[in-house]
Amino acid sequence: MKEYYPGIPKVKYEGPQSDNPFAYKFYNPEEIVAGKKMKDQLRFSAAYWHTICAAGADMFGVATADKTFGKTDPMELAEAKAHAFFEIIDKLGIDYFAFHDRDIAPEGSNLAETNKNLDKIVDLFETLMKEYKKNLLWGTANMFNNPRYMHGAGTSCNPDAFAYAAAQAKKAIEVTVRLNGSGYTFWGGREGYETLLNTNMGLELDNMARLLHLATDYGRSIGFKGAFYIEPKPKEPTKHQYDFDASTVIGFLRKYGLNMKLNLEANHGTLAGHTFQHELRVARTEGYFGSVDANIGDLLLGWDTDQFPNDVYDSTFAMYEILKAGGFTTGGLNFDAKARRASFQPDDIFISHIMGMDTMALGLRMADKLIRDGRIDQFVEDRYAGYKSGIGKKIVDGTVTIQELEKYALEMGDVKTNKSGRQEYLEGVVNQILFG
Ligand code: XUL
Ligand code: CO
Repeated sequence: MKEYYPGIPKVKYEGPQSDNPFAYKFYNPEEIVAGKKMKDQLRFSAAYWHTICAAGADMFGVATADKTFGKTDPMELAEAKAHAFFEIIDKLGIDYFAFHDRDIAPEGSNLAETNKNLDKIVDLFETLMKEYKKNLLWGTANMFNNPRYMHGAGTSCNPDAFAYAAAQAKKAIEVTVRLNGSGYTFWGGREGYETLLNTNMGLELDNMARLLHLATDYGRSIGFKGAFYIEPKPKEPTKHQYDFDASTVIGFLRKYGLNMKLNLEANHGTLAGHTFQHELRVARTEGYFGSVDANIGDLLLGWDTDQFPNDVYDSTFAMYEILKAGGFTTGGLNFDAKARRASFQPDDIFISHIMGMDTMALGLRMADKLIRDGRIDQFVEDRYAGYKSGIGKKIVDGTVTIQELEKYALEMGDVKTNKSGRQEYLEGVVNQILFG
């Protein structure tokens, strides 16, 4: 079999003292952390679109990396990419992957031809997945790249675009079922608006829900047992995306009675003005935690830079929320991340994943330590202890009237029982856990 990345070994755990760039320093797949093997806690996934498609092109310049493998025919190129991709994830010891329909196979001259191209590559995926023992974390449909979606897909003003999107989602769900995906994601790339001057927001939102109902009902009818996810993002490419953030999406799902979970991406959270931990906390508090697109954004740039996660504070708080949510079931940590444009060498694909995986592994180790240490959780517990007895318990139980509360306040005269929030003490505890 042709080797696409000769000279790159199978990446193994060598520990924090290793200076081998092709070894894990903190990710030890078989080691038990927080009651499970690290590989089962972290459920790493590689994103097909970045790992084997993105070649460094940006708004200001062309590709810097060569991911063509000497192929010019689109179907031959698609096949070469599939082989190369599975070699990459095998060498990295990544068990899962995610893809858009259009990442893996080129469009034909009409939808029927496009579907045929897709089926052909999916056949190859089936073989490669068996051969390499890899699993599909989630599939999705790219309903934002082609000009037909210039006004949106489910939210387009044009019902022809809505119909095309429905057909595309139907096919992508079928393919996901065929590849035994544990999830299917909707990211509304152009489900938003550029100006309210030309937008019927009410109809667009209703239609988006209609598309999601049609697609998810269809998925269940053909036996899809996995999770349907929505991936929030506040802007980019559109000025305003309807799937703004976790809270907005949860409100939308509840309004329209949609049974879906969230796929939360760190960089999308910060674009919305939140920490990633905030987004995860909202999802877990509301019972919508599903999966994660692991990356990080550059806060000074303010756009979706999709960098590999490198910040251990950030990964610690993310893994803390994930452990508190009970860990992953259908979901995982999908690296929706790409090496920087100047990191263009083929081995950078490996080095960037290794760094990102070690960052998330460190986060898991630190989050587990934080939970076992117990001081943070205990502090929060104590801070709200007033609601366990007396007037506090009556408030929580809903057994108090507003008149009773008034009487209580009048007798009290003023609030004299406040205690310090101790933010700096808690921040010190985190530092001690991380570096002590
Ligand atoms: C775009 C993004 C997408 C989704 C899948 O910002 O995150 O790649 O993850 O469509
Ligand atoms: Co994403």
